[in-house]
Amino acid sequence: MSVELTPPHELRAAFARAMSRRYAEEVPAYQTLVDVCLAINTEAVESGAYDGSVGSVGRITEERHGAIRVGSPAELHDVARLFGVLGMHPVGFYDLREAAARSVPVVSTAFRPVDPEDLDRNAFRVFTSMLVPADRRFFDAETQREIEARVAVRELLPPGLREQLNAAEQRGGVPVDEAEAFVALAVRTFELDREPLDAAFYDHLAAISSVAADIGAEPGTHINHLTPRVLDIDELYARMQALGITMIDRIQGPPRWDGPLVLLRQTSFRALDEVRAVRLPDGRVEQRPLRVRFGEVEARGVALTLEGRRRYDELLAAVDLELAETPGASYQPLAAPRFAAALPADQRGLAREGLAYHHYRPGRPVSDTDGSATSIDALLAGGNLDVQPIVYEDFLPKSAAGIFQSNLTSDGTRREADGMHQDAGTLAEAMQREVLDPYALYAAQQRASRHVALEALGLDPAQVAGA
Ligand code: OOG
Ligand code: NI
Repeated sequence: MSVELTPPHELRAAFARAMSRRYAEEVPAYQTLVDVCLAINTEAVESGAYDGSVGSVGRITEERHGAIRVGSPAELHDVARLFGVLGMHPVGFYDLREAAARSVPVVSTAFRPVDPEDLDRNAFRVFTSMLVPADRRFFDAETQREIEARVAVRELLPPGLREQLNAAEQRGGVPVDEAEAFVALAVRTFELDREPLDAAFYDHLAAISSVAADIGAEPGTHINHLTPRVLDIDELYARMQALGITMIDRIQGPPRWDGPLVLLRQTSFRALDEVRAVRLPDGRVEQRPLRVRFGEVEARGVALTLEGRRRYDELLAAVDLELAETPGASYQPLAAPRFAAALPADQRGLAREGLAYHHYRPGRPVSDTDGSATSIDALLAGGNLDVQPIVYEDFLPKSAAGIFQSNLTSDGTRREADGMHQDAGTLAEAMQREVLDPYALYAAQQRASRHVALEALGLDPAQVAGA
């Protein structure tokens, strides 16, 4: 007898929708954000301002990323198993301990679908950070021990979910008639716990880093934010402010400029006070406003190659330096002309310089007299190949650091000491699964589309330079 299994993308879509409903109940301004995004996206499509190049409207409107934080390798393993059943795989390694100016003692990866068709069905992703209590720049030995002891005895998964994960891994999926119950348990995993927090330990960790307190002094994990995707983030920023919602001082990532949107632009509004119960050292329970969560929104553009990324990072560093040296200067007007000077003004230009990843399509047929069929660059120049951007599906450490920091109530503390070395391998070992390289994923997708396009033009990919 065989049971019918739910396709992972359906589970993922159901999970993303249920999370979105739950988060709207917990953080009401989030619903305002989603409504404004939907209005802007609908207008962009109806007016023809959006050409469809960075994803279908259905995908963009449903798209969200979440952020969660866990306390140990074992907890990372648990969430990796849960996301695995939803068709989400760990991609990329981010060391926020290095990227952030303030105290952010975590390393991260992002769980997401990796196949292009799967991404288009539902692109839900979760930026997942793990606390590093062994890092002496932040934690002394006693604090490390205390965090590890508390994290070791807590259980992130609600009762029943571990058994469901075991069964799903064994059967290769979740039976259709169990999908709803599975999704409900998955959502519960990321709800805010209501048990009183230990005030003394919370304050001890908060003095080191609010992020550490949010992880190590909580009884479980919770979604920190849920981020919709918008087609015009400048318009979104203006409309949210007009609605009286105070946004952080700017949009992070590349500026708005005349050329194509590269990578990712993000902005957010400040964490809202949420009343939480805390237990004082004398045993009394008191209500306290805590600021840990907030609203974020993003616009996604074309994925950059390593070379493109190097150029982008250099540009950003130069702009930052100039900003620091120029009193009264602001990011957008300063950065926009620098980007225009340093990057090609259209997708074809980005493709020809090898700066971004594209989906290739056959263009004008190749004629015998063309003489252009020898390289990808010549075929692009001759209009024999057309390109569509491959959407950037990942995150930016600098923006992520900015998002973490906009969320902190103080600088926290960091000493000079040896940091605990962490890399993609450390996370892979904890999760018992490979951390995928985002560049390799984009490159494989580009290569496959080039081969199909070349064959459609009657060319042998093996004979075309750069294919
Ligand atoms: C995650 C911050 C990173 C982003 O969009 O870059 C992030 C967090 O605050 O836990 O979500
Ligand atoms: Ni985020």
